[in-house]
Amino acid sequence: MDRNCKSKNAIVFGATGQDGSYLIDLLLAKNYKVVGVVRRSSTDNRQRLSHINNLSFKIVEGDITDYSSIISILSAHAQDDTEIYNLAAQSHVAVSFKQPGLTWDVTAKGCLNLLQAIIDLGLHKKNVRFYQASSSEMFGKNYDTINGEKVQNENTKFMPQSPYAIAKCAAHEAVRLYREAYGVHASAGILFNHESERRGENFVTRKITKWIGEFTTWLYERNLDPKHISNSCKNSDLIYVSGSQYSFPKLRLGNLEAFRDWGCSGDYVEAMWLMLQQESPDDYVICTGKTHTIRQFLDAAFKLVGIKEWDHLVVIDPEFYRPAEVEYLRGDYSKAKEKLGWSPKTSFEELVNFMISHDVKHFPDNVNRYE
Ligand code: NDP
Ligand code: GDR
Repeated sequence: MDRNCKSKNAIVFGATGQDGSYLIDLLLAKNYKVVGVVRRSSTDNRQRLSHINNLSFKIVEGDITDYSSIISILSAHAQDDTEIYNLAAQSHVAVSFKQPGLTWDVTAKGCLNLLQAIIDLGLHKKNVRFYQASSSEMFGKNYDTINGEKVQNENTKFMPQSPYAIAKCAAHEAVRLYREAYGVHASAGILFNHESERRGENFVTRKITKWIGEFTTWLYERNLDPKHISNSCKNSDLIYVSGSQYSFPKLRLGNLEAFRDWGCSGDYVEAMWLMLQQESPDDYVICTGKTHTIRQFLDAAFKLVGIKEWDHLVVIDPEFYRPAEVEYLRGDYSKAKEKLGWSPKTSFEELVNFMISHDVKHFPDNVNRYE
């Protein structure tokens, strides 16, 4: 029977994150009943879910570092054929260098807790399916050269470069082990960077588009033109506009030379869902196959608001350099294309345009964003 018609229940851990919110939108559109697991917080962490007004969606509180909390959630909500998506993580690479223990507990042990709970409750015998959010960060320093091109695919060896990546490797290996040892229908998506207007504001793409949005609003509200930015601000942390007393803090960034394979979150959650519709569990690389530097992202984003030179608007701040960097990521999604029929829909240019269109409220008059 078509699983699509049969199984309509999902539990999403990490529901409040970028991907959690996109995945829940997708599942609800497919008429699933969805339970979103949200950790208790003293401040509002449900903003990315606030647009959802659907009786098929229920929020429950829980934390993946707490095995008993997982047991009670799965006991109450997992039925035959339920799909369990683990998107919960301490997902910021730079933060993982400062909080390695916490990153391990959430990002590695949390996944193990979920897999073990599936076994302890016998859910693997009820055709429950499990998705793990693995990451291109696991490749770290490594790539293969295929037909003269530097890429990473499912056969590329992991060489993690951060506590986050080490934790993701451990979780990834746990998925493989529980699949092989206990027959859990557990799949891992090795996803390359993916972004959207819901991206956390301390990841580099959103940090850039959000800053451009605030800067253009500042110019607009004071009737200032970016062409009049004073050259004298080159060695300052502030931007000055000639003939005005106003100043604005520059955009502070770290390494601009790293390459990332950036795709769109909305496209990638579709791949997660497709993995759990397969008869057999497996691991898949999900990416665009194109790579750009942070500098190229800056070029594309500033161009959309009519700014061609941006060096004098950005400060390179050692604070945002990492103790170890992943210099080059470019994926090869051939397996996902062949087995899942999945391909990315959004190009790099469309992604930048989409994020800038969301974050910029006041485009300078003379800008043609679509030229
Ligand atoms: P986010 O950081 O936006 O979301 C992470 C989610 O995990 C949030 O809902 C967060 O809750 C939740 N969370 C954190 N700690 C716990 C905990 N102890 N118990 C329960 N929930 C917890 O990440 P993304 O949506 O961008 O990514 C989703 C997953 O995919 C993550 O596992 C990430 O590592 C992985 N990934 C992401 C990629 C990307 O480019 N976006 C690429 C490859 C992998 P809260 O809102 O309360 O903080
Ligand atoms: P990444 O994403 O580490 O690839 O992990 P991030 O956007 O944080 O960094 C991308 C690259 O930009 C450089 N960079 C900066 N990064 C941040 N955050 N802030 C800065 O100011 C800055 N300046 C330069 C970084 O050094 C890096 O090279 C993301 C996360 O979503 C992970 O959870 C996921 O697993 C991987 O993508 C795939």
